[in-house]
Amino acid sequence: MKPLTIEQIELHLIEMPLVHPFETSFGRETVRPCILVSVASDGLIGWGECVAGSGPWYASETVQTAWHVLRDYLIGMVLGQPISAPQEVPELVARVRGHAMARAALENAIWDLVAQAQGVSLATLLGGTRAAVPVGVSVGLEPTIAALLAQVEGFVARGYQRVKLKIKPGQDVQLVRAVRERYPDLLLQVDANSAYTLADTAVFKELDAYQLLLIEQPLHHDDLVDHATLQHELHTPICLDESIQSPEHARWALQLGACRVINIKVGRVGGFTAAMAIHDLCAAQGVPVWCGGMLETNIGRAGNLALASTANFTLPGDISESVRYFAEDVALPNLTLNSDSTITVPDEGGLGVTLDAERLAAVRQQHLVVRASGA
Ligand code: OSB
Ligand code: MG
Repeated sequence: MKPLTIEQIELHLIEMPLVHPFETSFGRETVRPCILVSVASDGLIGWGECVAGSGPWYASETVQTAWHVLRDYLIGMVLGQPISAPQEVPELVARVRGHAMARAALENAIWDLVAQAQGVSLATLLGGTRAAVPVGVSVGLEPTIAALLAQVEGFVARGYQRVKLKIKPGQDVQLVRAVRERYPDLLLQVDANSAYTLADTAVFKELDAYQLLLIEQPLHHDDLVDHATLQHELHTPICLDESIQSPEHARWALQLGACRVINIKVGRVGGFTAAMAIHDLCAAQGVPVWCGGMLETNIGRAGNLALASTANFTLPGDISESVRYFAEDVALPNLTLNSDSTITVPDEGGLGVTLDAERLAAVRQQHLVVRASGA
């Protein structure tokens, strides 16, 4: 491919109200702020979504740290540089330690741009093999079990065949028991977002009786060793989310036996290049992966579908319909659930979704435009 030169980069900080509050062991959210990154070259515009949240709860990054690192460091490392393949972007920004979500947003916008320039879908550029991706829904903590069952009922009626329940100490086994009694055959899994320690091993041994697909990130967000200890005590596979921050973490986790499944979030690991490296490592070792979610707009969702179309994403992803979170998305078309609990992977050039200028203007809080010198 003839190299592209990035002529202009824009940051758009938007705030999207949630249709229903989303509560996890680390907090309750009613609004989703996020940064969209756009990169322009030769008349094309690529888009990436930064999944950092309002506060440093799930991860240490926030929308404001990501804005700072993008504006003051990352943009300058990429602007005006000739780029022949999106896999070159990690090398261009290699001086930046951490800040994976900021790095991912910029790299992923360039993946979209390169796919458009080549006239292929992002799924094709990533090596996707599936036209539609099995998906599930992540259900937050609710004030009562009745309210939780009502949420699950709505999603099952909508057609989701896999449900993930958020758990925390005091709201765990009884939630799983209630949902399992009502839905004996539902594909069910739980996510603790690091709320437990090895002292809670008995809780996980109890959960072993409920045919869960997996138990996601039960222990400390930065731990591999205690997870290995816990995994040896359980029949249910442990799936790591927060603990896997790079392909190296994935290799260490598998070597230690800290998990039997990995949740890949493109923002958490720093972009599609790292996400595919983890995919390939897991595929070589026979370890299934699935695509996590971060309450994305359709920009992030389209990217997640493209990623999850690759071969080793064999478990349903947290890639629900955008309407599960937002009344109106900033990018269209809305990606909708098929009757078999899959979502069709866009097959047009790049991401296959486009920004709605009016909606973007309506939800945008901050905007930055940076042009390459001489462009
Ligand atoms: O741990 O997977 C998680 C949302 C925000 C932060 C962390 C997580 C989540 C979810 C929601 O579970 C997944 C989604 O539907 O986007
Ligand atoms: Mg998780």
